[in-house]
Amino acid sequence: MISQTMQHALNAQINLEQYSAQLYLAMSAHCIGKSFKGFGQWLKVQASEETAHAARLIDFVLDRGGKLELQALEAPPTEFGGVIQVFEAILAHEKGITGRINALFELARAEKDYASEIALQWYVTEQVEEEARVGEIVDHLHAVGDQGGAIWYLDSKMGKRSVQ
Ligand code: OFO
Repeated sequence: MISQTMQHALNAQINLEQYSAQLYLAMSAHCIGKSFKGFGQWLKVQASEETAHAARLIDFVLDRGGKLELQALEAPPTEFGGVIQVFEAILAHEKGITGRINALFELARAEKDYASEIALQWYVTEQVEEEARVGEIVDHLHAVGDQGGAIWYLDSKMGKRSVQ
């Protein structure tokens, strides 16, 4: 049985994963609105990954005999600026998520909740990948700038991403 403290903390993370999905959907719509359909597609897939991250934690909480405590989601912004700013904002958001996952991991350790610690390892690894993947896109965007032909090449490359 999961402790109340861990249950609340994991539920807060579930909420945050769902907020991430909302945020990336809003960013996707913003990019598509600027005719960057590839970046929009990439972000749509990213939003579905975030929903899967929430679902994985929900399964874990329920498997441990815990309760799901869903909360109302904050509305994401609707304006994000240029594509470089969008991806810089994603990187900053993911760094914040990494901090939250690390704090959850520390809590699991402090509580000697080994099952939560092991479940959270997946998220620790995932955050390394997410930061690397988004950081690379930010680097590419800085290299090409968000004007000119190269950005359209990047856009078509980003549009190849599909749900795994
Ligand atoms: Fe973007 O990462 Fe979830 O956890």
